[in-house]
Amino acid sequence: MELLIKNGAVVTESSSFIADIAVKDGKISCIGKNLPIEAKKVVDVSGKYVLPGAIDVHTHLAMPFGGTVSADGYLSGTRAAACGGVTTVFDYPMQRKGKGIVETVEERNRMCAPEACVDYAFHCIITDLNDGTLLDEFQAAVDYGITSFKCFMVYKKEGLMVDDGTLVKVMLKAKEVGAITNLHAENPDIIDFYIERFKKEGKTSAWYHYLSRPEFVEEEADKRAIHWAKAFNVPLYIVHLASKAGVEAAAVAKMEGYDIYVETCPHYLEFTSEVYKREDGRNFVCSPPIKGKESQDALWAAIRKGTVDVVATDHCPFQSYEKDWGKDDFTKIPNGCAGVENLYPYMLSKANEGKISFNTAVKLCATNPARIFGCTEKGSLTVGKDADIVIYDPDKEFTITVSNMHSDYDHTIWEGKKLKGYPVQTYVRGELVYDDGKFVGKPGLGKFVRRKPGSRKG
Ligand code: DUC
Ligand code: ZN
Ligand code: ZN
Repeated sequence: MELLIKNGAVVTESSSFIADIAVKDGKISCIGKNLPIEAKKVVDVSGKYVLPGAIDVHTHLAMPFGGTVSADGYLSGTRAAACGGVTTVFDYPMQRKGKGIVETVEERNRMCAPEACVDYAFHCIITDLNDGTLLDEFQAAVDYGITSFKCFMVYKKEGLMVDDGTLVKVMLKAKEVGAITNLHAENPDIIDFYIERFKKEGKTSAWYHYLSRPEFVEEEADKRAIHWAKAFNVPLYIVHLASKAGVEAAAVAKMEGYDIYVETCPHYLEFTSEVYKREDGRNFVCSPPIKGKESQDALWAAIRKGTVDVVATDHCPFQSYEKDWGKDDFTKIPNGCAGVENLYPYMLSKANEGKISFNTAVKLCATNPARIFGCTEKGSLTVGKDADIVIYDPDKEFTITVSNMHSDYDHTIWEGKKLKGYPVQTYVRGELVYDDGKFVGKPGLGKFVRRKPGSRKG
C-alpha cells in the first residue's frame, strides 16, 4: 500500500466517522477502523478531519477579459487551488466566432497540461453558433469529455452574449447529447441604460457598478433562464447566482421537479454591496455584483434548505494596477476577484462555526460538483474513487493575507479575514501537493478529467 491515513474523522456528504483510509495506485482502496495494513507512508491525523478534495467548478485562468488577461494562469491558479484543498478545477475556455468547440478546448488543454498542479476539466463558453454549424459539434465535444456548455446573457458589447433564440438552441442540443447548459444570468440592456445615465450624471465610482446592476437585473435574467429551461424541459445550471428573488424562483422550479441547479460563490456569502462604498471598492467589482444583506441571508437560507447545489468561486483575479483603470470610471474596472484558495477554508470555517454542517460543506464543494458535472471518479471518500483528500485541522487559526496565498495576484478581497480551522494537507490521487502552508506538488501532475455524459441525479 502507498499511503495509510489513520485515525481521522472522515466526512462524507451524509455521515462522519473515525476511520483509516488506505490508498493504492492513486485510488482509495480501503476505509475502516484500525486497518491491519502496512503502507510505505503512514500519516496519523488524530483530531483532524479527512475530507474529499474540493472541486471548484468555476474558474477563469489566463482568461482574456476586460482589456487584459486574468492574473492567475494555469500554473499559479492550480497551485493556489492545491493550497486551498481544491483537487480539481474547472476552467472556462471561450469559443469565438468561426472557431470550433474541440479546437477551442484542445488549445487550452495544451496550455494547461504541463502546468496543472491539480486535476482539471473544462466547460466551454459558446459565443457564436457559426451559422448553426457549431451545433453539429456538440457530440464531438462530449466525446472529448466536455459535458457542459456555458452561455452569457450579458456582455453584449463585448460580443460574448447570446440572444434567447441561440440560448434555446444550445440548451436543446446540450440535452440531446447528455450535457448541461450553464448560464450567467443578467439583463444587458438594463445595465447599459443605467451606465449611460450614471455616466451623464458624472457618477463613476465603484458604488455605481452595483447600482447599474440593481438586484432585479439579475432577478429578471434568472427567471428568464428558468422559464426557458422549464418551457423546453432542458437541464440548467445557473452560475454565480446571487439574488434573493433568483434563488427563490429556482427553489420553486426545483420543487416542481425540473432539472435545475444553483451555484453561488463565497464572496456573495461573506460580503454585501456596502463594499462598493469602500475606498478599495473597485477590487470587489465582479459580475453579478455582490448584493445586499437580504440576498446574502437568502443565499444562506437556500444553502440550509438545499436549493443551492454548489459553492464555487468564479476565480478571476486582476492586478491592482488593472483594477485602478476604473478609479474614475467603474466601467473600466476588469470584472472579477480571487477565490480558488479561499473556497474550502471559508466554507469549512463556516462549518466549524456551526453555521452549516461539515457534511453540507463537503456536499456543496465536492460531492455535488462531481455529481452534476460527471466527475465519476471524484467528489467523495469512497472505495474505488480517486484519492483526492484534504486533511483539515479544526483548531488551526489562519488569517488570509496576500503573502500567504499561492496565486500570482497582488491583492485579495479576502485580506485580513480570520478563519478558525484550515486545511493542512492536500493529496491529489494520493500524491501530497500541499503540506502545512507550503506547496509541495509539481506542475504537470494534474490530469485532464474526461467527463461522461449522463444522469446528474442520485
Ligand atoms: N464575471 C466576473 O466577475 N468575472 C469573470 C466573468 C464574469 O462573468
Ligand atoms: Zn459569469
Ligand atoms: Zn465566471
